[in-house]
Amino acid sequence: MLKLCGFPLSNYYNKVKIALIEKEIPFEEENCPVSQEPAMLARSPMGKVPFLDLGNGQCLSESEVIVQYLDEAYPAKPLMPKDPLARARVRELSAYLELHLELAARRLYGEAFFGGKATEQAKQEVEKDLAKGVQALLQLAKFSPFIAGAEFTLADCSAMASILPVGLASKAIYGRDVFADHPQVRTYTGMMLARPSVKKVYDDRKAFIQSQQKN
Ligand SMILES: N[C@@H](CCC(=O)N[C@@H](CS)C(=O)NCC(=O)O)C(=O)O
Repeated sequence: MLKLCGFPLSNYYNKVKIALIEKEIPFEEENCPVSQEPAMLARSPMGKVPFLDLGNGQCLSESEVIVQYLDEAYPAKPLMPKDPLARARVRELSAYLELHLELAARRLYGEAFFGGKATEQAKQEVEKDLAKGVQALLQLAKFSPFIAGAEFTLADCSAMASILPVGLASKAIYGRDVFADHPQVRTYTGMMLARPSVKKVYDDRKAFIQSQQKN
């Protein structure tokens, strides 16, 4: 059986988990911390999570690669449109969400979530990058009701991995959620959090945090 490796605090782990649940693909979870140990690097060459253990001695890393593989290898419940341009639009949204929002905001996570300290220069640079990223997202996103249009797609899995942490990190560092002035984003995330797949993933995340606090 497929094994999703990582931990439920990881937004990219949760992205793949939402896709697996939406596609009704049976899978197990392996709690696997990030590490640079040779055994980990043999399974995930950058030592990052998530990765997918295919159960045949092979692993696949990088969340976007994993979800695209799942959609091709398990076509019964597709999460990509058929039309080539519509497919490209889904990938375009995922790229913008991850490169121009999540990756930009990641420089703030140390201070926002883990008691670290970001430099003033980093904060100023990220603020500019996020302003551009938010503008770009709003230009591309449909929110009708899903991010790429009428159907739930892989871009919605990416969106849930990006919008929430970016919003939380910007609120923590700048005192203002970068999506605060855009109620369509809040309506969208509210709808998504009520969706059974997403709710399950966030309930598991909460349970994981509580279990860590007990230890
Ligand atoms: N581009 C990667 C990003 C994965 C990623 O950065 N995962 C974080 C946890 S959320 C991680 O493994 N961090 C440890 C590290 O960067 O060494 C993907 O989409 O899978």
